Amino acid sequence: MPASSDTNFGDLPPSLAAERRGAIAILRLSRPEKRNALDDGTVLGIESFFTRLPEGIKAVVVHGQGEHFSAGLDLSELTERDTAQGVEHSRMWHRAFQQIEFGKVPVVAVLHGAVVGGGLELAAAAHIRVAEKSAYYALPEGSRGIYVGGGASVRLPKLIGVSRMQDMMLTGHSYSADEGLAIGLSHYVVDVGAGLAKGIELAERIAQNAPLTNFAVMHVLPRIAESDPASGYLAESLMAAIAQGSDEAKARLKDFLEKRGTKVLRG
Ligand code: 1HE
Repeated sequence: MPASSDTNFGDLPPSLAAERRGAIAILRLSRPEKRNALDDGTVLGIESFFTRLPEGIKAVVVHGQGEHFSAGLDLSELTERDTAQGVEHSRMWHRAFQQIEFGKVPVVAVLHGAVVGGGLELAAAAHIRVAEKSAYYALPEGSRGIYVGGGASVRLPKLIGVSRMQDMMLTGHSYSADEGLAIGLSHYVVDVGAGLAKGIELAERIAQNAPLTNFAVMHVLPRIAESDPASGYLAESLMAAIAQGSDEAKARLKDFLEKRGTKVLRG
């Protein structure tokens, strides 16, 4: 089998299923009987999946089986941990979700039903979020006597601000799919059942970009956004020069100038 059609995603736990469609990999949370609650095996499986993506995969879509994207942390495992183990557990989630945000390829999350607690943390690590109209977002940690541990304190304020996150955690305020679009939790809202097709369509578009551009958007842009402006402008100039100097950029620019390139379309 040629490397570009490699479908070996390694050993995944039964709570995860993966398939390949050309240059797109689809990862499905597959524990609907527990509302895709994220136990240790699942989180480690997510880390393994994103660390070992087969050759030729250019974008990933993550979605959930059943009525909900994810009910978050598997609460049945929580009672077993002491404080030191709790720190390690949170760090394990950080490692896994780091492989999404700063992994090899852009990730599109398709959301529906409950996107709560650790489920929202997982979604926040993706680069693009598509919400079906049934999606709702909440951080029930406050009511469970715990605190977010999967990176939400870092990622969510960038999307919705510290103040809205405080409200979600202190009062249990949940947001609907439409509200989530308005405040920046998602980029697209689609009808119930239309999320996966939309997610795949977007992933296929992403996969057509030059790999170096996708690398810059994933790894360079967020670092520049957090740096001081002078360093940011410098890093941007360097990245722009590296990208435009590549053979791929030259070929794409030539295509456009010789009327073979795509035009920018409205909408
Ligand atoms: C679970 C979990 C879970 C469901 N851990 N087992 N997350 C939460 O606080 C959300 C808790 N879950 C819920 O509020 C509801 O389950 C849902 C609104 C998501 C879905 O309701 P529903 O009526 O469709 O399902 P259900 O009847 O509540 O649950 C079905 C089964 O899934 C049931 O088990 P069963 O053996 O009795 O059938 C539930 O116990 C089980 N289940 N959610 C374990 N979360 C890194 S730190 C992150 C911190 C957090 O994520 S805190 C937020 C935790």
